[in-house]
This record gives sequence, C-alpha cells and structure tokens, in this order.
Amino acid sequence: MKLSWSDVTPEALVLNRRGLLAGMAAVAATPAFARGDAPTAYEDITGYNNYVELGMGKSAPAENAHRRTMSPWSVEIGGLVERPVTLTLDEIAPAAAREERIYRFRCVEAWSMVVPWEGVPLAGVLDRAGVKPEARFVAFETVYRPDELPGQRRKTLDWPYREALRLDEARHPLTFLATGLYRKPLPAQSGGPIRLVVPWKYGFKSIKSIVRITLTDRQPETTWNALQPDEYGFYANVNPKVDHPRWSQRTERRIGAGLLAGRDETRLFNGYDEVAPLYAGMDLARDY
Ligand SMILES: Nc1nc2c(c(=O)[nH]1)N[C@H]1C(S)=C(S)[C@@H](COP(=O)(O)O)O[C@H]1N2
Ligand SMILES: [Mo]
Repeated sequence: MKLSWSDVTPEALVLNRRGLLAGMAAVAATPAFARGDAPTAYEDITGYNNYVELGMGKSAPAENAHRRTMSPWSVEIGGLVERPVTLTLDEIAPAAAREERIYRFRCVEAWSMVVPWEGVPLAGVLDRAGVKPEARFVAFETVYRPDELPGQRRKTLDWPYREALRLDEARHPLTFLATGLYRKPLPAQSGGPIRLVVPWKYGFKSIKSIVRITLTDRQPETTWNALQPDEYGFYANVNPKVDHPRWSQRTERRIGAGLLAGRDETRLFNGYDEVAPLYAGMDLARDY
C-alpha cells in the first residue's frame, strides 16, 4: 500500500476509511511539531480558506485561485537592514534548504487544522539582509494586484493586507516562511507562492502571498488590528482565557474531523509552550 500525506487524516484512523494501517503509519510518522495530531487532509486545507482578496466565505478562495499569477515572484527586504535585497522564491527557499514542519494552526474564528508546511525559518532569511541593531519589529505586506484579486477592488480593507511581529518573535525558530504544502508548491488560495506561518498565534497573523518585508524601530500598523483593535490584538497569541468579544476561545473545532468529533480544548500559545519566555512579564490579558 502506498501511503500519501493526504491519507493522513483523523478520519483515516477513526473511520478506517483509507485503511487502519495507513492511519497507524501516519500517527507514527507525525513529527513532534504537530504535538501528536495527525495532519488535516489536503482537500480540507486547500478547500476551507480565509483569503479576503480572493473572496468572502471559505470556498471562494479555492474557486478564485486560478485568477492569480505566482511566477515570477520576489520578496523585497528593506528598512532597517544593512543590505536591502530583493530575493526570488528560489533564493529564499532553495529545494536543498526546505524543511517540513507539521504545525497546528488555530484561527481566531475557533477552528483549527494540522498543516504539513514546507519552507524555511524566517530568521535565516532576515540574516541575508542583515538586521540593524536598532530594528525592533518586522512588517510584512501582501501582493497588491486588484486585477487578479477581486477582493482588492472593493474598499473593505485598507489594501494591501499588512501584518507584523516583534523582532524576537520573528526570529523564533518556530517562525516559518512556507513555500509548500504536502510537499507540493503552496497553492494560490493557501497564500502561495510564499506566506508566513506563526503557529502559536491566531491565523490572521500568518499573512499570505508576501512581497515585502520591512524592518522597523516602531510597532507597525497591521490590517485587522487597525480595523477592530478589540477583536484582533497586535500579539494575537492563542489564549483560551482571552475571549473574542463575540465568542469564547476556550475550545476549537478541528476541520475535517467529522460531525461526531467533539470540540478540542484550546491551549495557551496553541500548545507551543516554548514561546512563553518571549512574553515573560507581560499581562497576556491586556497585551492580547
Ligand atoms: N493576504 C492575506 N493573508 C491572510 C488572510 C487574508 O485574508 N489575506 N487571512 C488570514 C487568516 S484570518 C487566516 S485564518 C489564515 C488562513 O490560512 P489558510 O486559508 O491557509 O488556512 O490566513 C491569514 N492570512
Ligand atoms: Mo483567521
């Protein structure tokens, strides 16, 4: 039997849909980053998306994905750096440097997935430009192409979508630039060809389709935080004790787990406890 990553779903185990052997092999093969959870099916990861530029609703991004061109692609790194550079996708994540990271992913809307990303840690990419000592934050900007991205033709957000991290968060070994999914190039609706992945934060921090990275000395303005600061904090660390103003964050629904599956308990930092020292001395209820 040939085991592909798309066989590795909770259903494969529970419903024996694709064979118990596949399910057992998958659990045995699940690396530590996923903390024991089996990856969500490829079809669910690429069919249930949040990508406002490609439309509202979970299926619109996949339906509109064909509108996007992703090649050629480059990312400009500038601001407080020694050597401003523009890097192509291959320069950022050459095949030999790419790693697989199976991360849990938790959206602020209280659903979650487990995603086998492929890519490179962000820290090494920042080093290519040389971060100046006075830099304290890293700002990210997504592509602005209203001709390809129907959502950008309407003034629903202040386009392009922007996100940012504190420099120490950006440099944390878990912080990742993904260029692939299930060992295939990252699809358009998932933020291809290159996106950020910060597994201990709510999904909106993980900005898709990045074209610019800027080092700054002041906290940059970010899209959702500027729009609704009480709903979307700058830090946006996953925290079951800090509720969204309109719903609880204590539990989450695992996409693809089936109707009979119960909700899972949400964990502080999405279970990535090793990031706790980044927030030592901070009041996580205030700096949410
Ligand atoms: N450019 C851009 N990046 C984005 C978004 C978006 O709408 N546009 N949505 C965010 C939100 S709210 C989430 S939950 C994740 C969803 O990623 P996924 O669709 O790959 O699961 O992408 C984030 N990055
Ligand atoms: Mo989200």
